[in-house]
Amino acid sequence: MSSDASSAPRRDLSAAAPVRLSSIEVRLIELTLVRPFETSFGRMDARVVPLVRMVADGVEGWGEIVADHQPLFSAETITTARHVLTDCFIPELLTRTLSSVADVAAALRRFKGHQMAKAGLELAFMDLAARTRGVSISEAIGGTRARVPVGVSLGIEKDVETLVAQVLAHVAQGYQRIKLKVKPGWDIDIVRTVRDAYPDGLLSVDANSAYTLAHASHLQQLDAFDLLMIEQPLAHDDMVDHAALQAQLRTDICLDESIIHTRAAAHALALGSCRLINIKIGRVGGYTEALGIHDVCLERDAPVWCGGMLECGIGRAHNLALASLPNFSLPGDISASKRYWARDVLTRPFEVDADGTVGVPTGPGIGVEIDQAFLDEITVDRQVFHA
Ligand code: OSB
Ligand code: MG
Repeated sequence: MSSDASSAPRRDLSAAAPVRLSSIEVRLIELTLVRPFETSFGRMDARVVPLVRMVADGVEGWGEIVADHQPLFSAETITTARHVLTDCFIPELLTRTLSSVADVAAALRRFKGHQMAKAGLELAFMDLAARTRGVSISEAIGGTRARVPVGVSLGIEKDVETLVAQVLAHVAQGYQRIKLKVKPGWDIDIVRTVRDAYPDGLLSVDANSAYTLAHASHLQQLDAFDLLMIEQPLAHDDMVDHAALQAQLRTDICLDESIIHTRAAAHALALGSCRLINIKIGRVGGYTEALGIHDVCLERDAPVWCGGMLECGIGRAHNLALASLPNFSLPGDISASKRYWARDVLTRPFEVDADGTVGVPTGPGIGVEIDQAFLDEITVDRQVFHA
C-alpha cells in the first residue's frame, strides 16, 4: 500500500452555509436494459429508478435509489423506499437545518434499516452541498484519482458460447476485469471455459448468495482458476458461515450483500468472513457509511472496490466520485452507459477508454449534466414535498 493511501484523505461534506431545504422531489423513471441481466436471484429487463431531487436557495442536488420491484437482492423495494421517504424521512429532513451530509445521517439514524432509501437522500444532499461550494463530490470526499479502473459484470446466458462472446467483446473494449454471475449448475464448467478463452486477465465470480456451507468442497474447485475473488457465495445476512468457508478456500471471498454498514465491515474483517469488500453506496445508506467502510478497510489493509446496481447516469456519477478514493484499488463495476442503456439520462453518457478507465466528473457536485427533456419523457411518477 502506498503511503498516500494510508494517510487519511481530506474531506469536507458540508455545504457553503447551513441549508434549509425548500423541497424534496421523488421521481420514478423507466429505463430498458439493452440486454437482459440474469443473476442467481432472477432476471432483469428494465429498471424503474427512483430519483431524489432536493432544492435549497436555487441550488439542486440529485440522488438515485437502487431498489428494485421485488426484494431479491435485499429486503428493500421501490415501494418500501417510497413509503419510508414519504412517511418518515422526508418530513424529518424538511424540519431541519442541515450543514453537512453528517446531519442527514444523524437525522435518519433513529430509523432502522432502509439503507437504499436513506442513500437517495444522502446522495442528493451531497450533490447539493458540493454545488454550493463549487467543488466536485470527488474533491469534497478526498478523492485522489482523475480516472478509475473499471470492469464489467456479465450475467447468466443461455449457453457458455454466448457468454464467452460477451467476455471477449468487453475485453476488446478495454474492461480491466470480467465478473461472471454464477449459481449451482452454472459455475465450475462455465468458469473453466471462460478461463481458457481469457487466460491472463482479472476474472472474478459473483454468486449473490446462491450457495450454502454444504457447497464448500464444490466451491473449492474454483481455486484452480486463479480468480480475483468470489463475491457473496452464502446468505445475504451471514458472516459466520462465510468465515468457515473462507478458511477452506484459497480464493478470496468478497462480501457484497452482507456489508450494510461500517460495523458489518469491521465484523467481517475481524471474523475472517472475507478478505475484500465491495462498497455500494446505495446498499450501505450513502456517503457516511461508504466512507466509514472505506476507512475501516484501509486500516486493516483490505482492498475495496466500487460495486454497481445497474445505475443510470446519476447513480453512476456518484459511484465514480466514490471510486476516486485512494483505497479503491481494484476495478469497479462501473461500466459505460451503453453497456446498460440505449440512452442514458445525461447529455454526455459515460464512456470507457481503451485503457479500461472512466473519467471522474470534475464539475460541481455530481459533475454531469442531466438531460432534463429526456428525464421528463421517461418519468412515470413524480411527487414533490415542500417545507
Ligand atoms: O451483486 O453486484 C451485484 C446488479 C444488480 C444487483 C446486484 C449486483 C449487480 C451487478 C451489476 O453485478 C453491476 C453493475 O452495475 O454493472
Ligand atoms: Mg454482488
